Amino acid sequence: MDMSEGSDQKVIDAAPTTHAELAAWVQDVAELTKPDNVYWVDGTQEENDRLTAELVEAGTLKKLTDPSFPNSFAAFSDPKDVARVEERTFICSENEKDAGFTNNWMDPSKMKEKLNELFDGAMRGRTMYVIPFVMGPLDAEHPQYGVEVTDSAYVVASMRIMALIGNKVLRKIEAENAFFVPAVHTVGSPLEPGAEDVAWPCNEDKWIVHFPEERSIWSYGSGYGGNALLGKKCYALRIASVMARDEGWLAEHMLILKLTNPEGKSYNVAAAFPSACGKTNLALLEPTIEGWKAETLGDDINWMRIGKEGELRGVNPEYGLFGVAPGTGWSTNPNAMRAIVKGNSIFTNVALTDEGGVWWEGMTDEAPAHLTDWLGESWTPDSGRKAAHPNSRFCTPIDQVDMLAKEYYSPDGIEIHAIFFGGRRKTTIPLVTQSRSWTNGIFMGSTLSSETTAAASGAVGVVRRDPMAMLPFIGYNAGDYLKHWDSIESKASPERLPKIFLVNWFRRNAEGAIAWPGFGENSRVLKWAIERIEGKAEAVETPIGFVPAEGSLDLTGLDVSPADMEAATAVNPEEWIPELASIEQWYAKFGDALPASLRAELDGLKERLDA
Ligand code: GTP
Ligand code: SPV
Ligand code: MN
Repeated sequence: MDMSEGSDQKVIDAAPTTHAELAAWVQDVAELTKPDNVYWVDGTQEENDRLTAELVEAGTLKKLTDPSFPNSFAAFSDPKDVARVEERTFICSENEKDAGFTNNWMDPSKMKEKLNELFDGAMRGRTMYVIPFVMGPLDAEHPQYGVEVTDSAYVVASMRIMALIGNKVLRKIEAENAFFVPAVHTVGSPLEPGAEDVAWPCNEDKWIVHFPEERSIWSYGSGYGGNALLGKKCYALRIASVMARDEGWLAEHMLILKLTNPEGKSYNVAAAFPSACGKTNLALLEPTIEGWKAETLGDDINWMRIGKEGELRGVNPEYGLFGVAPGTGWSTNPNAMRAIVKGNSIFTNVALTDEGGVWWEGMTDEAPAHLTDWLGESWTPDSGRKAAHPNSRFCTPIDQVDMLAKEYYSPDGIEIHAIFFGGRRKTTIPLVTQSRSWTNGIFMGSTLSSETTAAASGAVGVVRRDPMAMLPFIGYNAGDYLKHWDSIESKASPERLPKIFLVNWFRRNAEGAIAWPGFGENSRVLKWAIERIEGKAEAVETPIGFVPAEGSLDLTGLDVSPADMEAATAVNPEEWIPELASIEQWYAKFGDALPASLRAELDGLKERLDA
């Protein structure tokens, strides 16, 4: 390309890498997007200090001055750029059928034409940062590399918390001449010469695009986490789910938690809950039952491979927490709070205190008398509106979690003994149900339903089916995805196959309040599940699966009324009539892509409910 007009000569300077493909790709992207500079991120503390200082200067970040939040910053987004944009997210497989009905699809060559237009000159007036990163351990057998180029320094600073980035990774990519997932991000807001920048540049038009066969990602127009930190949802779920299908493993939207019982025996559980439905909270659980210990491995993503003995082994590919701030507090999630106040965090769309700290709903029982809300307005407890955005987030290094399990650092992960699927349902779904079999567990996962939350743009509180909490993240045909899950049974050792449970922390009582206290008390449910694995806890068979027998759920010292326990745990056939109809409608959407084994599960459930 002719560099003589427009863009700066610097973009064609030799790239500081011996990886020819990487150098060529970066050059191509620079020629298309026409940044003023290309900067290769080294990942050092000095670099981070410099970039965050520049972000403070630009007004994107505010440095927190309250010593309770050392070396931490607050960012405030454009009010229209606060969540993932599912309706603007595309899976551009060669064949439309391979994207399936759960994804938006466009022909890849048409999409590339569109992207070429959008990205042409999109970085004018800005610096293009090149971020080599790895998802998961750098010493894994097959490290999963990526390189994100972005024109957002906020993205660089956030990626530095969420993944291992910089020279350490680049040198390994070079030494192995490794494949990397190319991921291009722009906020889509070129700066004309002399123009004033805004604190949070973005574009009304947003495109979050994946090419699964190429394993590449293009993201345009948003600076928000899940749309812009491309190692996270775009790579570690959408692209990785395709890799996992092809290679016989699973890339899942799950927390990983290690539990040790009073006898000192450990079990590891993974749990898939939709966005803003309790993964981070369960991952940082403080058990309320005597003698049980919980340790964190991951709070959002779990890559599971089959180990040498046929066991399922989970790895958390992330280095940080990108947690929902509201509801994270000293009483509900003290482990998260302790990690947060160690500092080194970036908060987005929370409220600022007059002392230069941050606050959000639920952090403390009582709100401060005065705050600056996430929109920059003066706020008092009787303002009648939320101070923090409901999807405001803390971004904090995971190694600041005191209860981090040592196996977090193990390159081949940890054995998973139980899998939980769970959603946010006011009715119908009881506190805990054990599946009748692996395939029955896949049925539970495939029909998982939840009320929508603020984590994605659009209506909140609408019940939707969210298979394995992966609806917005399955990078291929959802029917094939369910088949893939079902096929794990034959690939793994039958004795080592995790047991599957369905949970619901959010069922309502007659007064409309959440019946189950949740949070640390969820340890009681985990204990029952582990005792089921051990063959100790009693269960009652119901049409939908096995539920705790009277007295088998440890309620020692728990202050919940019998009416609330009944509301939380009941299996009500009358609630299951509309539920079955809704599952029937959901399954109809799969057409002939629905595995026959799951159709048979639905038929079995109907028969048992009829009987
Ligand atoms: P993402 O990061 O979007 O994937 O969300 P997440 O699944 O990690 O959800 P998170 O743990 O951040 O919780 C989301 C919201 O649910 C917060 O407001 C929590 O306070 C609330 N929550 C989490 N666990 C429980 C629980 O056991 N009971 C109740 N009632 N609320 C909970
Ligand atoms: C989610 O929405 O599931 C999140 C936040 O974990 S984001 O990274 O934005 O996807
Ligand atoms: Mn998540």
